[in-house]
Amino acid sequence: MNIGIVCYPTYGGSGVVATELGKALAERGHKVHFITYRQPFRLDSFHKNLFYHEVGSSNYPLFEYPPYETALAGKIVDVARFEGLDVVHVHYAIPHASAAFMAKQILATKGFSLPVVTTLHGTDITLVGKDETISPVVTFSIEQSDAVTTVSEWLKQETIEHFKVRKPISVIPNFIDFGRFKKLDKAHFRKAIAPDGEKVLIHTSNFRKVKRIGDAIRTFDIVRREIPAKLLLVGDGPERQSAEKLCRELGTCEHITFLGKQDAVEELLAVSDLFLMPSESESFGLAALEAMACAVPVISTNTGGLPEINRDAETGFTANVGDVETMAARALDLLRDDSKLSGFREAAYEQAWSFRIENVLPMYEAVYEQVTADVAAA
Ligand code: GMT
Repeated sequence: MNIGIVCYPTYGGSGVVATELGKALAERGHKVHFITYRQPFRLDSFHKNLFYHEVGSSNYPLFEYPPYETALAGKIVDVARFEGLDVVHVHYAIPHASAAFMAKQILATKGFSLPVVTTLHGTDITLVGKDETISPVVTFSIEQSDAVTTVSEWLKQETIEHFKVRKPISVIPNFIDFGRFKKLDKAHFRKAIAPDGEKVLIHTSNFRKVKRIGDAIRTFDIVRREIPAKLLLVGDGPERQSAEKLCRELGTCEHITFLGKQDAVEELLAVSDLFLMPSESESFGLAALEAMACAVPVISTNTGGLPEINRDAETGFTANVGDVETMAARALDLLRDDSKLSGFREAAYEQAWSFRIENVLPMYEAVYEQVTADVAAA
């Protein structure tokens, strides 16, 4: 098939999922056209079936806010017509689903049909999409999509309840490419990070408020007062400054390394003992699943779709949002008992294995086939 993928190209769950999906589809022989404003950061190597179409923006002085949605709709029309797209798959509803709807309408006036598949990822529903001014557009574009998927059962329920969507929604979970995420032997690297055999905790995110980086630091601070430990903070974003300030206030900076944005996150996970995800809200928690694929158990909150990934007392532990004492106590339970930790490592890996890309990709292919058949029959 000839598939258009619209996504955010930046560090962030939905862009990562969209890019990895596109790469895997290309491997299976589909032609995949990424349509976005910058080359997706994980689209880093050549493949004969992968194409990138940049959405330009107009700097006309009248525009305080350059009309990205219009430019995107126009680009989708262009790529659909001249590359012969069979389907366009948009990741993150805002503004991708409404731009795709507009493109579809424009194409229809020219005698072309373009089925639209929308995948909802999280904050497009739980946070940004709930904004009163945006919400009618989100509801409309979900209803108008030819197929809608969510990354967790929880997000599906949230979408139905909040947006009163009547359209059927399929749950297609996020996935892991085990060609990339695997147990790596990085003993020398671990020695550099934890020279005296300290336990290594890790958190990776885009450092937005919803991630509660402060709770990761507070949890770690309780842990390292009990046992020698180090914390790796991977990523960057608006909360970085306040996170650094908190380290100073707690006097724990020498035990924490801010690594900034890193591409080879699997190498950092390979030297880690526990992953911290104290998020306020998380529709899926892809970063936690990536850790589990590297056999790193997860201490997370029990919010949103996280319990669908992180099984309490099995692949890690879950606690209420903000309950850093419980998160630290559970972390210490594991870090003090090597044999327990190794059982949890195994369970985390097994759980991640059930989300391997080979299981999930056919679900998307089935959706593409269904919508193209439906549109052709209409
Ligand atoms: O919050 C982020 O990390 C970014 C956001 C996005 O859409 O770019 O992530 C959401 O989508 C990810 C991929 O499906 C999920 O793993 C994250 O749980 C989800 N984030 C939230 O729900 C806060």
